[in-house]
Amino acid sequence: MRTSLFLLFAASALAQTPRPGVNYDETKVGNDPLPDLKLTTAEDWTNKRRPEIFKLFEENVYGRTPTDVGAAKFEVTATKKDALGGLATRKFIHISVPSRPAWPGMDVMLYTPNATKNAACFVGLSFGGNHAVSTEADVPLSTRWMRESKEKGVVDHHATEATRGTESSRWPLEMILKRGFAVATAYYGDIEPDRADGWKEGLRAAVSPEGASTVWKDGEWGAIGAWSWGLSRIADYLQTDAQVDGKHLAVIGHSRLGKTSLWAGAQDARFGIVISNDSGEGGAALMRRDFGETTAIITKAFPHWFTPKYASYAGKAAACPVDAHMLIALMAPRPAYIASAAEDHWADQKGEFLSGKYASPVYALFGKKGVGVEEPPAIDQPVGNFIGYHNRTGKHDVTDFDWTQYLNFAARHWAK
Ligand code: GTR
Repeated sequence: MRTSLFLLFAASALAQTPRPGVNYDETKVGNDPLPDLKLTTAEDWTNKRRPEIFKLFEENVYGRTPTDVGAAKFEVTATKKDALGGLATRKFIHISVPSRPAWPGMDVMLYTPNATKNAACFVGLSFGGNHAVSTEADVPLSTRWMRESKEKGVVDHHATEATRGTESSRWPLEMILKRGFAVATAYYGDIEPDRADGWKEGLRAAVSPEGASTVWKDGEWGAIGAWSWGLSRIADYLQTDAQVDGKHLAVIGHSRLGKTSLWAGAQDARFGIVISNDSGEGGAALMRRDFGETTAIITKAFPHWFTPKYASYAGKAAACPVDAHMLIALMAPRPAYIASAAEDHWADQKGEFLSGKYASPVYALFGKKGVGVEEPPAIDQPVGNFIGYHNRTGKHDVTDFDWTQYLNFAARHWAK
């Protein structure tokens, strides 16, 4: 009993508190220089340097997204005009790829504000499915594989009624809709279940000529690549929906899905704003800083997220030709927002700030200001112009404070 209580405590504490062998000492983060952005002019950046860096991210970090996945098909399966007490219209859209029948497809939930025509839209994947994002009792329960969670009511790897609304604090739908924005979301596990062999049931096996016996090679895509592909298909659908302004899409994601929103934003310029919430290692945090999670830790725990080559930088991040400031720079000159949480040392808040700071010179090429400050700001003090940044009080999570900044940021950049 004592042992299991201790283990339970240890397991939950591990999420945020120092782990043995993990560095949390700022004096020991190392001082490997960052790869040079080699900046000349905006034109040279757009035509030459950006494509080079993009390719380096494909080869070394996330892998290439196949260009022959096939045309997606969109079916609106349900529409409710008085959702959320009349505040919004809610639609479900099933996205499939008819030429890849082995992939079961994805179910998008779209809320558009009834008071705003042609609304700008936040697009993001969820950890728990549409029924966990929404508090509305008539949202269909996801039937897909999920990570077991007593706390969230996931039993035998499937959602139960108890899972309804369990992610709603991370998706303050009413607050977003009242500000005149739409929200489009889907369960990330629809695209690929998030476990080492999840790809066998997801899009990647359906697309690969070797199917479930594929041996992934350097440069080929991982789960983050597949999830990002899903975000772009949601963007495709949104171009066809008259209630959404398809020219104003903001991609957002938390944690591993923040890594995903960054890679989606790098690949798809239709995401006019790119938001990383606590994305950490393999996302906005500089990999050359040995603080919190490292390349060695993440590639051991989650090899399936990345292209195999990324694991070769375990313990030698400095050998990788890219770092996170270059990932943020791939968004330029589009506005990007990086958020940290003050207790989320695992994600290396300073490393997340610095990627924004060191990406800022690329924005300057376009005559735009990036984060605009040299040092990380005080807790709960948002900064930045074309690169927003804050470090919010609290834990690894998405809160109303985070959303308030994203809504302000989008409203500021997209004022009509
Ligand atoms: C952690 C992982 C982080 C982050 C997080 C999450 O276990 O080490 O990189 O992605 O999961 O997605 O919640």
